[in-house]
Amino acid sequence: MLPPALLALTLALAPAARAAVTVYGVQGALGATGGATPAFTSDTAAGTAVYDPPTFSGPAAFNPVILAPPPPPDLAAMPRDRGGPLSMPHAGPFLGFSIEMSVVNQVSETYLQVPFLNLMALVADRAGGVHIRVGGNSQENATMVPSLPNGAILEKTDVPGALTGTPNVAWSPELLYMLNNVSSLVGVQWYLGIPFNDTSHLRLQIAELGEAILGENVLGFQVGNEPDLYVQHGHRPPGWNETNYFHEFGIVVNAVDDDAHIPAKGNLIGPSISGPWTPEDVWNTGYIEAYAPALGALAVEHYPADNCAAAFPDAGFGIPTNPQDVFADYLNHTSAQRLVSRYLNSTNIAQKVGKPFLMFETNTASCGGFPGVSDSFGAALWGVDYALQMAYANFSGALLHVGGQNNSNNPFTPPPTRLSPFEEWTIGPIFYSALVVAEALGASDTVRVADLDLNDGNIYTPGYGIWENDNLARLVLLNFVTDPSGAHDYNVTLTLGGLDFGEPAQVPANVTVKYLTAESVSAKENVVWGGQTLGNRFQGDGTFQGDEQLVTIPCNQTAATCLIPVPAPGAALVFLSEAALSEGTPTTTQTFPTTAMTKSINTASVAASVLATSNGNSAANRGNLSSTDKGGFAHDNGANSLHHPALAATSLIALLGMSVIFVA
Ligand SMILES: *[C@@H]1O[C@H](CO)[C@@H](O)[C@H](O)[C@H]1NC(C)=O
Ligand SMILES: *[C@@H]1O[C@H](CO)[C@@H](O)[C@H](O)[C@H]1NC(C)=O
Ligand SMILES: *[C@@H]1O[C@H](CO)[C@@H](O)[C@H](O)[C@H]1NC(C)=O
Ligand SMILES: *[C@@H]1O[C@H](CO)[C@@H](O)[C@H](O)[C@H]1NC(C)=O
Ligand SMILES: *[C@@H]1O[C@H](CO)[C@@H](O)[C@H](O)[C@H]1NC(C)=O
Ligand SMILES: *[C@@H]1O[C@H](CO)[C@@H](O)[C@H](O)[C@H]1NC(C)=O
Ligand SMILES: *[C@@H]1O[C@H](CO)[C@@H](O)[C@H](O)[C@H]1NC(C)=O
Ligand SMILES: *[C@@H]1O[C@H](CO)[C@@H](O)[C@H](O)[C@H]1NC(C)=O
Ligand SMILES: *[C@@H]1O[C@H](CO)[C@@H](O)[C@H](O)[C@H]1NC(C)=O
Ligand SMILES: *[C@@H]1O[C@H](CO)[C@@H](O)[C@H](O)[C@H]1NC(C)=O
Ligand SMILES: *[C@@H]1O[C@H](CO)[C@@H](O)[C@H](O)[C@H]1NC(C)=O
Ligand SMILES: CC(=O)N[C@H]1CO[C@H](CO)[C@@H](O)[C@@H]1O
Repeated sequence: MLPPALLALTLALAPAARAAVTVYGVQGALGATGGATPAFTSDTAAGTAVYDPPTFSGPAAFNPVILAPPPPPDLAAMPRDRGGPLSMPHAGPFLGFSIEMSVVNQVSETYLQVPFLNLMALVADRAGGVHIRVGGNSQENATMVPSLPNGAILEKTDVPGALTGTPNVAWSPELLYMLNNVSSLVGVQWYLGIPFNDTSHLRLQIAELGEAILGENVLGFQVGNEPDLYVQHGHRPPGWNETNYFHEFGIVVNAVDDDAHIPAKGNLIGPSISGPWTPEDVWNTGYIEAYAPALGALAVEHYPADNCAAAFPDAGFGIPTNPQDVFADYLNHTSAQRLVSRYLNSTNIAQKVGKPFLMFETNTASCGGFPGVSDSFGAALWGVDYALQMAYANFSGALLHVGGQNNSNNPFTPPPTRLSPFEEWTIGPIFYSALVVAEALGASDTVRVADLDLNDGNIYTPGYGIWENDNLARLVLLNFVTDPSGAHDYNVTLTLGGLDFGEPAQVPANVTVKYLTAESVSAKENVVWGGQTLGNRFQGDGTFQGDEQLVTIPCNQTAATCLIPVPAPGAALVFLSEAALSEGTPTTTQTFPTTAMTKSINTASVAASVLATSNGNSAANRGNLSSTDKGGFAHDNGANSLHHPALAATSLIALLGMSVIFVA
């Protein structure tokens, strides 16, 4: 049974956002080979005062604009309701990442990026793994070549006039070895995409080599990225429709079936539509029934809005949206509810046919996001609400898109050019969403989620319960309001007996709370999770700074209540037992070596010798990096200067897009 608010919303479909597009071609400093610090990096992004940089000319990922938080609303504190139905059970790696194929490598140099590995280890230690998709528009024309000059993994050719500016990509098998190297170090598994630009001349090498090289580290292959936009983007003739997609998908299914080099047959993913077609338009072609044996998962892609007019000023998208005007749209529960409402019928259908239903690509806005919104603390709260709402609505997973430096949405962005040796990444507030969700869902793979309809459905204070093995284990309580006076903090009175399912027989003596906080929803810096931060702009190395702070709140066992304060703004993750706390909260996290850097080497990297031999649990000096083991904290002091063996010395793998790290 749906809560009434949700029911009503299923009828009100969110307006279809435009294409999910990585922005290319906006002026940016990446790729600069000089050593000078770009002037824009000293521009402030701190504090909460509204700041509109008049002259900012750097890449969007480093735009220091600070918006005004929406004024505080009236918050009538209400006792919590029973909430909606429990979701189906979920696995730990629910909220992962989607990385545009063409930005996996941005410069032709070859290192695994230590901050990236550290960040993925943070998520994997909490969730038991991380799911990452490498793909997007650029997968469609991608072509395998046996090798590239200087051992590069990827070569991009700009395509003049392409609407989304998507470059053509040639990739070498080294790309897949690189991904497998990452998997051997951190518990990452990958989604890849089979090119779909031309189904009369299929190129299945990514599946053939993907299976051979990545083995069980490949989760599945997307077939067609946003096919409902092909006609609009000029990739199919006018009139090409759902029926055509159905037939072309079948061509790939048959080709994969017939290909002896693709041993796994049941892991294709579709239809990955993003808006113009509804999922029902595709289901009504008989898609699920026809291809059930070939389908590993059903998927969609969707963004609540787009910033295409600003990203492509000459493409006829109209007047650019003023980010300040849409900020409030992200700062209430209606946003998450609307985003999932259009898929409730489909998640239901997917469950009935036993297929996972994935949000394959999403974030605050397509075409690069909105500066000041997408990279604000408000986006972190929004990301938690949206992900948990998807879990509640029986999605099986969701991937936050990483578009590169010309993009405001990024959960993490390498430095714009060579600044300092390391500690120089920018960790977007929305990365913290992935951490909170990972800790909230834990690694038991048994969790079920309910929207608690908290405060009688107050849109500024949503809350979720998380049941583990049918027992209420954790709560996530959000407060979207900014009010430094404290007048909009709220208390949740946790009483027992109000929920129908799996509450503890007795109120615990105390509960433990971890807070996600920042000064304001507008803030970009000083985001703190449980007392720790990943650093401000240009300051992150992917490890936490500061000591973890857990708040113990005593409960009144006579009255059977616990009073849990939730700051404005902020999120509280409440652990109802020691077991619920320890499972998702690693006491130590593996880190990759950045301690032994010297100016002469001037980089942070992982030893090639380790990469070449690691199979995931044999690298004793780093603990069990690909497992969910919480134990192996170690620094590696020796190995930081070697190249990935099969790659040329001039190359550096700018993993996931983006970085420039230099070897002197
Ligand atoms: C960002 O824009 C610049 C300038 O057009 C371009 O050189 C660079 O490749 C772009 N970055 C990405 C990630 O597309
Ligand atoms: C599909 O992409 C490949 C590789 O870029 C290209 O050679 C081919 O012409 C494209 N097919 C069509 C129909 O555009
Ligand atoms: C990529 O494929 C599309 C068809 O999906 C085609 O329109 C486009 O021209 C191709 N681009 C290149 C450079 O081959
Ligand atoms: C797609 O177009 C074909 C040819 O016009 C038509 O027969 C078919 O019914 C259309 N399919 C849908 C789902 O509209
Ligand atoms: C759900 O989708 C199926 C398949 O497209 C359709 O037949 C049915 O009418 C839909 N139900 C609702 C409530 O939208
Ligand atoms: C809440 O969010 C929805 C959806 O994003 C938006 O339409 C609405 O205006 C927001 N409400 C307020 C009061 O800001
Ligand atoms: C999610 O799935 C569960 C189990 O099948 C079901 O009881 C519940 O109603 C579903 N929730 C939603 C929001 O559809
Ligand atoms: C929350 O409860 C604490 C402890 O009883 C109290 O001091 C505080 O004023 C309450 N805050 C609100 C907003 O009700
Ligand atoms: C919390 O309660 C447990 C008993 O359930 C007790 O062992 C523990 O010491 C308490 N912790 C604090 C900080 O009060
Ligand atoms: C606990 O609740 C009981 C019953 O409501 C009340 O009498 C008592 O004062 C409360 N204890 C504390 C420490 O607040
Ligand atoms: C790695 O995991 C294996 C098997 O679980 C265990 O025996 C070993 O001690 C672990 N190693 C480290 C360094 O944690
Ligand atoms: C574990 C693993 O996949 N290692 C690979 C790392 O990359 C090198 C170079 O491409 C490969 O030779 C290894 O097999």
